[in-house]
Amino acid sequence: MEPLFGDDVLPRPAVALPEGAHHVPGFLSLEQQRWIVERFDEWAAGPVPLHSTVIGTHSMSVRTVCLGWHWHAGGYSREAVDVNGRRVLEVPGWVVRLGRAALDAVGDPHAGRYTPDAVLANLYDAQAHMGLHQDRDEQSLAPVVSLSIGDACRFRIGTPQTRARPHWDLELRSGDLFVFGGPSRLAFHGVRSVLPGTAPQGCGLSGHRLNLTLRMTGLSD
Ligand SMILES: O=C(O)CCC(=O)C(=O)O
Repeated sequence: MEPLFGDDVLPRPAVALPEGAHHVPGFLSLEQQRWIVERFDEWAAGPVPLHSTVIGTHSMSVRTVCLGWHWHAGGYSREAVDVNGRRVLEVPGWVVRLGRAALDAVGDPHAGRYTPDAVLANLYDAQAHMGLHQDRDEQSLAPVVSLSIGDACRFRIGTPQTRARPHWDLELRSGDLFVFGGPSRLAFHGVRSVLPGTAPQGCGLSGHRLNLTLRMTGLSD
């Protein structure tokens, strides 16, 4: 008989993070993860398809679809100027509610006013990664909320000043929440590798990792 209390009930060792960065393991239930994966499949069906963003001459290894505002090498626009020129889908109300619940979970006193107007949904295959970078195309310094589903990854966060040390390394697993706020809002961060075969059964995804980042751009039309 499969034990109900397997290794997965053991707490993961907590990594002490820099101020403003928060990791909440298991924030999303498996049912919520599956539901989000279904919504992601709808977003990826268009009007703007899943695509690899090109930065200079480099095509990113993750494939992305955006809501609200389309992110590209030049910043944000309403239309996917580097893909097919179509306007991206609106940010649905449930995403705003989820963003508020996420900030509430980390004790952010402004959670109730958080109104993300952009979502970047990134799909990683086993080889995909994301180099250390800052999320600085937004004019707002409101926190970035990050949700992970599917295969786990080795994630690194540093400081806003430099790509060099200090670094904090942790695993982001299916259902985990990560928040970049306060002094860590502009911290360098990246995904060093995906850990293939680690997606839990029932999360709606296998062989891939999905990450959603919810952002307030501070932009207006
Ligand atoms: O996939 C992740 O966990 C991080 C994604 C990220 O860094 C980004 O979208 O800027």
